[in-house]
Amino acid sequence: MFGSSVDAKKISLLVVLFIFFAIPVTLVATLNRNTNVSQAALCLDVDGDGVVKSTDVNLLRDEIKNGDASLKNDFNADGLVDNRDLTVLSRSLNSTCAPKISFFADPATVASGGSTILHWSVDYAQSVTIDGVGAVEKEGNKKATVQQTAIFTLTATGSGGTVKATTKVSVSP
Ligand SMILES: [Ca+2]
Ligand SMILES: [Ca+2]
Repeated sequence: MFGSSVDAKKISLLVVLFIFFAIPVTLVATLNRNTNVSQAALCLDVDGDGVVKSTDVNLLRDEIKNGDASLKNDFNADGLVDNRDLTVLSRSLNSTCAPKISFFADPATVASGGSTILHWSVDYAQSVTIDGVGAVEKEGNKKATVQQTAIFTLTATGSGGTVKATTKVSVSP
């Protein structure tokens, strides 16, 4: 009896330690991994078209009512999605969100004449182009063959402006 209660205490202590240390470390690691994501201010858009309109307010109101609101709509960052977020969103009507880009090559180093795969994903944009490739979908991947070190440029244009991102493919000597 006594032994098992000590074990329970040890387990709770481990759980508390996990919450205080492991989770923040994991979050920091995740943020560091995403350094190729273009830095954009917090976007309050709900439907992903890059402009805050009454349709976004109505959408969030329905989501809150149905209890299925996504945490990405926690606009006041209090860990809950509720009417307070609706208020924050209503105050941002007509604001726009700059396109947000994730663009990388995998592998980033190849032998001369070798190939890599370019991967991209863009939010809050109406058009996306990659130099040398042309217009592409908002999300996709494409094989690229390189003879020498190359820098690929992706340009995304939306209501919030035009944003560019580059990714480098190095040729190993
Ligand atoms: Ca919108
Ligand atoms: Ca909130």
